[in-house]
Order: sequence, then C-alpha cells, then structure tokens
Amino acid sequence: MSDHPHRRYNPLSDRWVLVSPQRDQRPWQGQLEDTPAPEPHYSEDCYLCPGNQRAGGQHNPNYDDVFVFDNDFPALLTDSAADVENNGLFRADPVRGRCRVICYSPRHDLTLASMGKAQLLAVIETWARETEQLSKDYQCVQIFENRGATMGCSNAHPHGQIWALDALPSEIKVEDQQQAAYLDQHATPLLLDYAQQELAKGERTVCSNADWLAVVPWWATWPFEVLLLPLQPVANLPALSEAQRESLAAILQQLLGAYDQLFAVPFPYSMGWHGAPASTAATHWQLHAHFYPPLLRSATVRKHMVGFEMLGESQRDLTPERAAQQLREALP
Ligand code: H2U
Ligand code: ZN
Repeated sequence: MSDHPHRRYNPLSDRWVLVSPQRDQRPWQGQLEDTPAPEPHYSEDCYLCPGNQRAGGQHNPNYDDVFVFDNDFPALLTDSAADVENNGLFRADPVRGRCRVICYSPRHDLTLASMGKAQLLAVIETWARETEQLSKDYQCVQIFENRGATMGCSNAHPHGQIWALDALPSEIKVEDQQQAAYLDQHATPLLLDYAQQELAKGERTVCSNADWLAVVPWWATWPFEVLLLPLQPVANLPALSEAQRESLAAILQQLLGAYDQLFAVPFPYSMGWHGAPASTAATHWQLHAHFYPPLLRSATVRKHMVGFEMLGESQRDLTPERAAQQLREALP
C-alpha cells in the first residue's frame, strides 16, 4: 500500500481520497510562494492591534488579553429576513447568524504556538465561552482560523473567527449523520473508536498526551492534515474539563510547533473545531479539530486542489504515514 495507488474511505465525511504514493518523487516546476518577513510587536497599520482604528471605523480598546468583537463585515446578519425563492429546483432558505473576530493576544507578532501556555489557555477558554453563549441563540457555532496569506488571511495579527448560524452547514450535517449512524451500529462514538485504534497503531500519530491525540488521519486529503481528538467522550468545547483544557494547550503547542518547524516557516492553515450542534442529542458527537494546511514540499510549494480533485475526488501522493513521520521528526 505504500507504493501502489489505492482509495481510502473517510467515515466522517463519507468521501473517498485517491492515494498515489508512487508519484511522490515527481519533479516540481510550478509556482513558488514568498516566505513572509518577521512581524513587529505592534503595527500601526494593523486593524486588530490595541488602540487602532478598524476598517469599519471603530477603535479597538487597549486590550491586554483575548479580545472578541462583532465582525465589521459579517457574512451573516442577526435579523436576516431574506425574501427567498423556494420552488422545485430553485430552493433557498433564509439564514440568520452572527460573526465575531477573536484577537488571541495584543501582541501583533505572536502565534498560537509562540504565545505561551497561559495566553493559549485564555484562547481556549474564549472558544468554550463563546460557543456556550452563542449556542443559546444559534444551532451551530463554527470556530475557525485562517492563518497565512496563502489561506486568504488578511492580517498577520493572531486572530480567529466565529460564525454562528441557525442552520447546519453541509460539512457539519454530514458529520452529524455519519456519527449518528456509527453509534447506532457500534454502540460507541465513531471518533472515540477511531482515536483509540489510531493510538494503538501509532503510525499516523503526530503526538499525544493523557487526554488528546493529534493524528494525520487515514483519510487525510491535505498533505499534512491533522485531526485533533480527545481520548475520552467530549461532545463540544464547553464540555471540556479544566484538565482537558490544560492538556489541550500543551498538545497545541506541540502540534503547532511541529508545523512551524517542518518547513522552517510560519505554517499556513485553516483550522477549526467541530462539536455537537446545540440542537442534537450529543451522544454520537465527539469534539475534534481539523487542521488543513496547504503546504506540500517546502515553505514555497503548496498543494492545489484542481483537475481530477475538482471533478473526481481528492488525491494525494505523500502517504498519511509518511506525513505523520515527518511531523513527528519536527516536534519541538
Ligand atoms: P481573516 O481571518 O480571513 O484574516 O479575516 C479577518 C476578519 O476580520 C474578516 O472576516 C474582519 C473581516 O471581515 N474585519 C473586521 O471585522 N474589522 C476590520 O476592521 C477588518 C477585518
Ligand atoms: Zn496587530
């Protein structure tokens, strides 16, 4: 399997990925990306730094911890009363929601990996608190971070986003159905079974501690994709115990440290948390974070999801086992 094309199944998304390990050494003559310059502690041009004016006109307070505000250019509106068409093939639903921005730290130059354990813990507390509060009004609370210019992130200041909405987005809906069906059939949650089996096998493990496992999943589509999972049943972020929050901070430092070390560059990614939506009975849900980094072979060579991947299905050359090994070797 390490040298022959095959397809792997993703039970969480009900999708397949084509793995072509024999192509791993193919020469590359494509686009080279720029390595970013180091950032200052404070940037007067940054709309997220303390005291600065945002693009929407408001001024940030002189915050000295985590700072959360309503997105000045939200994709969702709290009072959306769209006049929608709903007719046969032309179907639409109205949607209501709220978008927020989380500044992880007042320091413009820090990252989740470099900000220190206490500040990282403050970010985790914020993720949990915002999820809890927004879940009172919205069915789904999606926490995510786009990091790096190649992921379309507009600003180097360490920040993430929250989009809360009164609908289940497509990715969550499939995960909800897949996890419910697995629990019906096997009587244990899908991702709890998966975490324990991966931990026992070890070949795709990046790092683990008493409460958490970071693994390049069997079905990874992005070269260095990682799934971060609790080893005990946890439905969503607010349900994390104090000890699990502490150990989450520790494993995040390890994982993100390995990412930044891998190609000696601040590693770009989109990451986000998936947990039980407010509306579901939580037993089939296991909290997890997805990390989707685009880099393939160096700081400057990224993977593009094009061609067969747009028209057929995702494809990878580097096996998840080799990716996990490379990440293990880059651990701090
Ligand atoms: P990125 O995570 O993709 O960089 O997006 C940052 C978000 O911050 C983006 O959704 C918001 C943008 O709308 N933003 C503000 O709310 N106020 C600003 O002054 C600039 C950016
Ligand atoms: Zn800044």
